[in-house]
Amino acid sequence: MSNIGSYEKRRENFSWDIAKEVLKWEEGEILNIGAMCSDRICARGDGEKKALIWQGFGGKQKTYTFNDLRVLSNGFAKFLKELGVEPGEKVCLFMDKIPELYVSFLGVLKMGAVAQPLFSAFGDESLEVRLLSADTKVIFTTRKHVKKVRKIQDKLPALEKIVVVEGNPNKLRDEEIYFSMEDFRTEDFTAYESGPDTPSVLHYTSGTTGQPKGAQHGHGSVWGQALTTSWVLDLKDDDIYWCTADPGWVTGTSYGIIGPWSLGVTQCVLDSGFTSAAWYQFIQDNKVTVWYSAPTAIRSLMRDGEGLVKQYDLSSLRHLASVGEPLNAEAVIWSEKVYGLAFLDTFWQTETGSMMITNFPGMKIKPGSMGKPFPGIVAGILDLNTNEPVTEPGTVGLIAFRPGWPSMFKEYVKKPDIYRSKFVGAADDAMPAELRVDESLWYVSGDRASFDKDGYYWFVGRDDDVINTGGHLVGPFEIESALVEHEAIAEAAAIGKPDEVNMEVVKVFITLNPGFEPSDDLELNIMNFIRKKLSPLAMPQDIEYMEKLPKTRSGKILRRYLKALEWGHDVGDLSTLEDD
Ligand code: 6R9
Repeated sequence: MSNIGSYEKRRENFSWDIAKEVLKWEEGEILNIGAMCSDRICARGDGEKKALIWQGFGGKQKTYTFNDLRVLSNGFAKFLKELGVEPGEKVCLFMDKIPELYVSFLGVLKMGAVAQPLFSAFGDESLEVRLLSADTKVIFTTRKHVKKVRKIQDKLPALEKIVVVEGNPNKLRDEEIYFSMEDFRTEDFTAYESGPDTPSVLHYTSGTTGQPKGAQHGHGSVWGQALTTSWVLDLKDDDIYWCTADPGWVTGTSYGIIGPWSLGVTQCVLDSGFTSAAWYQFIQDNKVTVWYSAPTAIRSLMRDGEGLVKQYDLSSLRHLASVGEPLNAEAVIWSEKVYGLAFLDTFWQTETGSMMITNFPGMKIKPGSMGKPFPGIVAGILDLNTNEPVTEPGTVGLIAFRPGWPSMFKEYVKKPDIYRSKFVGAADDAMPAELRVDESLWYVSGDRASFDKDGYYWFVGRDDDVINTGGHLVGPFEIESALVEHEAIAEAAAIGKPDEVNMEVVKVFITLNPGFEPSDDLELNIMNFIRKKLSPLAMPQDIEYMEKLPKTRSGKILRRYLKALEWGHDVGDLSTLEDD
């Protein structure tokens, strides 16, 4: 029997208070994600239960119980307090998927500060814009990654402390602090009394224009994360759960930390590079039962074929789900054939904090569809011109949601106007205070889709120029700004180019400065330049030289035109593009 039971019944009798029942949480109890994922689980008698089964490069393994999480996160919390960090201040977590990342996340939240996890493959420029924007006060990192922090620390006036939590302490600079979590096991720490709107997790997400925006969540997000984890991922007490996402991205925190641990479920983490064989081995060794992954990984597994699947015992698996990009019908059908289980597609965003449109255990799956709105979520498709909800099945428009679900983001850090612009349908002066309750508004996702006559949603594409590569969003503006810092490049435009496995990869169009000629060496140099500055995800896979870039009359580069050419779409009327 699945946790959700009947989707229709759940929709009819829905209240977010059911999350409290699922968490066995009573009025007056603490609402602090750090404490709810560790102290509460121990208090209910599960302190000795395994919380984290971790495996690193070379097969190195470590296991932590919920009691370990409790005392180790207490240590981080106490340490931060002693450093003088105040509730509400931002603490960045910049490390690989090592145990310290997961534990420090809980510790930061426990003492009331804001956890700002950043993808450890980010280069110094990606790191700099995000730390600068958030006025981050402390960064936890490792010996391996501290060099990138050193490179930019002088440009970050708010950054007071650099704390290295792993690696050789001897090679640190005087002002850097070494913190070994095992040496700071702390029995008692009173968690900060947060409320639902107290800032908790901060994730940066890329848009079409400008630098990435910091989507701020609150501790109340746990209601949405716990309930969706229970009903969609169907986690039960004895499951061994594996979320393959990195906590540098929202899936890795909402469903790679908060969802499973708030429910007291054991999860495993694999912190080593992807190979299909290593993943199957990991599932076999740990007897993974529930697996949450992404289409790019699934397509890579498909490419390595059924023969490889047969070499492993994957019989422990009972439930699979996917997020991050469109899950093609072929991948759903293949997974059903080779694993005996279809991957259930789930759609949501950094801003939504929890799943919005999903397939549910027991529900009829239409391969290629994202499924139906989660009970309690009012979804709609808004007309592309009028922003009015469409009623006709099959009409393509913008996916939108009525505000009011518990995991909805609270703000974009220092960008109230952009935050406001994500909501349509109300007078400006009604925002933002009433935003969370006013059901006359729509939060507009920035994605296009349609629904069919049975109420299933079908993804069409993004409504903007953001590139989705392997389930990770990359902003074209960030890439273009970095490109023009290269001495050879005069102007640049970045778009997503179709790719069989990653859905999209970055392609750039550039014009060269006088004195520079196209060459293989230059191409390699540009690729490396971006990889180091931004990240491997943002690195262009294809560079096209142009005499000049197509522009609007006002001088804006016509990315959409370049994209249409690349994808073989109708370029349309250039004069309308010019008005954009
Ligand atoms: C959770 C997460 C959000 C964007 C979203 C959309 C794309 C996510 C999808 C999907 C098609 C799905 N996306 N899930 N597209 N089908 N099931 O990925 O958050 O990094 O903010 O990305 O990803 O374009 O708007 P985030």
